[in-house]
Order: sequence, then structure tokens, then C-alpha cells
Amino acid sequence: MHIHQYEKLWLGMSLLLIVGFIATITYGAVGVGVSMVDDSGGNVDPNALDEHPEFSDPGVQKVGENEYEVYVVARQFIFQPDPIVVPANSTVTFYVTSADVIHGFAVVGTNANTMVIPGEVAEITVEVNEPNEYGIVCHEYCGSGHHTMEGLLRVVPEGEYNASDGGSQ
Ligand SMILES: [Cu+2]
Repeated sequence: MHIHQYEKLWLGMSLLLIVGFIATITYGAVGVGVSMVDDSGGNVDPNALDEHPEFSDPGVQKVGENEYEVYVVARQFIFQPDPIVVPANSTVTFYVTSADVIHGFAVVGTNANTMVIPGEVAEITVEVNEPNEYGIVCHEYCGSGHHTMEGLLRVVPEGEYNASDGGSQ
């Protein structure tokens, strides 16, 4: 059978493209560690968040020199706490879970962006430097009020941070 030279060329280029796509996916997963949403922060019972040691009273906790943990509950159609207040120049780890349906949690302007699944705790760490305000949005359609579901992350100057602010409602 005679295969035209151009056809061979196109076949070869298609194969190269496929190998290239597989290589980029492999690099993403292994090289730079891009991973799917998972329950890296552990599991919780979404119906018993009131009894959970942290999620029953979600807020900011100081866990080290310039290190903070923030427990966030997403529910139709709010984030708790709101606003979240943390001091500048710190490392902030968010533990986010949902009390009802699937939500999204994105701190606009930072690399914090995750899906929030009932029963699972998503864990994301960001560095905050200058005092600033960041909007938090839900980016998974969660019901009729989805478009109103937003929160605020307020990064205040270190001197102005008051530990009792963090979990204020
Ligand atoms: Cu939503």
C-alpha cells in the first residue's frame, strides 16, 4: 500500500502532539505537583460542624511566629467568619469545609482557590505581605443566592492586629 508522503508527515506530527500532551500532563502532576482537589485537611461530618472543635466557632488562630490558621465554613450563601482578619507579613493556612452543598473558595488576587466539598476539609496556604483587602468569592454554583456569596479577607498592619479580631462575625 502506498501512503502519501504528506500523510506520513501528518501522522508523524499527530503522534508527536499526543506524546507532547502526555508529557505536559505528566510534568504537571510529577514535576510541579499540580493536584486535584482532595481532602488534604481531613474529613469532617458536615451535619455535626457545631460539635467540631474548630468549625463550631470558625475563625483565626495564631499557631506560630507570623503563622496563622483560619477555619472557614461555607454555607448557603455566606462564608464564616466574615471578614477574616489577619496581620500583614504572615503565612496563613485556610481550612475550608462546607455545611451543606458544594461551594467554591477563591481569595481573589492570591493563589488560594479551591472547591469546598461537604465532609472534606480543603487546606491551602498563602503568604500575605502588605496590608490589603481581598474579596472572597464562591465559584461553584450553589443555589439561588450563589451570585451574592462573597466574603472579605482583611490584611491589617501588624501593629493594628488584635487577636480577637480574627474570628469576628
Ligand atoms: Cu456558590
